[in-house]
Amino acid sequence: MNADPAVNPDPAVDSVVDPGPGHTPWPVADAARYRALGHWRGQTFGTWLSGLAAAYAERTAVVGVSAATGEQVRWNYAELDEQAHRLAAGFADRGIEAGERVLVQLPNVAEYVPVIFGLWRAGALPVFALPAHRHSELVHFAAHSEAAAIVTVGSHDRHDYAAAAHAVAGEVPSVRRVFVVGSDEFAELAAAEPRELPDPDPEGLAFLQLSGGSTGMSKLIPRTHDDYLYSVRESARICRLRPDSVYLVVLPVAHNYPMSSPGILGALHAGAAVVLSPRPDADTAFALIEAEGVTMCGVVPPLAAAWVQAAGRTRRDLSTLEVLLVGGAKCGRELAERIEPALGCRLQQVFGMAEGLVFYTRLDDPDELVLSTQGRPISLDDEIRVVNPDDPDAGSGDVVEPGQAGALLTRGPYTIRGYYRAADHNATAFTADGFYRTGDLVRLRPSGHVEVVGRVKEQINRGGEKVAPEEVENHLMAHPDVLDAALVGVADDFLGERTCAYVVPVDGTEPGEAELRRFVRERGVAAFKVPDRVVLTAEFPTTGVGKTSKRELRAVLAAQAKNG
Ligand code: OOB
Repeated sequence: MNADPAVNPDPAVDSVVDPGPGHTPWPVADAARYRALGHWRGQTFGTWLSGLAAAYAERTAVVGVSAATGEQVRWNYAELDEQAHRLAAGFADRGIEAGERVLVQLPNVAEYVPVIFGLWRAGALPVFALPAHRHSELVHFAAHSEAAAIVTVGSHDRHDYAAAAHAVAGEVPSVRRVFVVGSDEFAELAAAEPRELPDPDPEGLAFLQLSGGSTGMSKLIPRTHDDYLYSVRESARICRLRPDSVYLVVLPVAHNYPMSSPGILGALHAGAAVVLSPRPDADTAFALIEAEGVTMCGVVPPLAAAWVQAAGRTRRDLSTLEVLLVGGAKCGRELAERIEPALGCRLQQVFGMAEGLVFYTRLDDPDELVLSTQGRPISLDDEIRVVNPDDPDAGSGDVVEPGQAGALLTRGPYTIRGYYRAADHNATAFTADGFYRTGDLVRLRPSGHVEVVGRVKEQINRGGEKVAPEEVENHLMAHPDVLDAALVGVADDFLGERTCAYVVPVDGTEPGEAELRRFVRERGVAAFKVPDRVVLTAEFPTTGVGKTSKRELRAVLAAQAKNG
């Protein structure tokens, strides 16, 4: 079992042995250039919010359901700013120190926005978990970041988040506190007397995002105030947000896409209103679009398809909607063509990654480019290389002929130079000259627009939710009846891809599909990682010469699945 050296049964262990630095700074010359160009402005999220509060005090900033009352609340910029000041003082009073990491697992509740600004003002680094994450993932994030605290809610959508956080705290020694938004104790924290706290270093780390993961568990992505705010300002400009725009969040708030593409922060940058939808379904979202006069929203392709269908039979007035962003996974041409007629708004494709780089189609791009490409980069200083896809070590010089498909590499003012405490992984995830290997297979048009045509990385994109095969295989192989397992993506009309686990059972056993899916779920993983299908097979195919690597095996099985 597990003879493949590429498969580490406990990926978290790597990072304990040689964690590497938390932050891989940009080389001095690049940093100086980004400052000189005005991309990095020496501003933190805290001072940025103060500026917004001064400019837009009475305008609506956040509309959403409160975790405390279950009622809808509406806060203007001055109120948001004051809450963030109080929360910062409250966190500091409870021992959260500048530079400490705080795991945040919040659903789409109004308090999310003041809480993250409160943490930022206290100098703490939020680590952004998704509501779908479960015990094994939360333990990994908390342990790897040595989180000092967890911020979460009580029971929500039939899941006890507070109990889950306490279970993590019981296992990860660094976690000293669990803060439950909506509890009386939290209300006290949030009522602290505001005071000025030292402003953190704008070029220092602001927070840790999660990578989709390809080899084992998700890596943590360290972002700085300066680099992220640059991408936020440019996203707001490119998406033409105005003070009277209303941006609807339907995806999980903490994901990089609804956070900053242009997302919550892009909307706030423009003095616009952010409306948080508790759920992404068309009934809920359309009601909010009508009630709040929503002008812009960002969705993943399966959701766009569901909304297109629902639009045909809704009685809701969607006429305020100007732009629907679609990204996170490839938006096929057919779907792209149906969006504008069905929803009466402009389609804007977005191709981004939590590591940094974001592409948008521009609102005045010709229709053909909007329908058939995933846009062009935010910045002229985003360096883009399309390199030989057959060589995993291809460097930034190994570029393919113009118009040929290749692996996308990038370097720039808001793309990280290294994952958090992941020295080993960084050695292969980045080129020697600092380009990030996105793992995406793209074709570049002369206009600079990019078409995503596939991927070279070991990752399954399940309708925008990313699954690392190795992580799921490791869970499967922990089952006593499983000798070996390989997870592959199979084409799916709705999600783009679904997961299928091929499992070789231990001789004489026959674990059932339901049993194996339950087993994986009970190991404490997000529901989207539980294999959609499990297929038992007596043995795995070999390529003739010796043992097949997991990578080759997945490719063979994926091809088999495709051919029926
Ligand atoms: C977004 O971020 P992540 O970090 O969850 O995933 C990044 C990966 C990309 O490397 C690519 O493989 C895939 O998701 N992806 C797309 C895509 N947008 C993302 N693949 C094809 N077409 C697209 N339009 O998913 C994300 C972050 C910011 C904005 C938007 C999406």
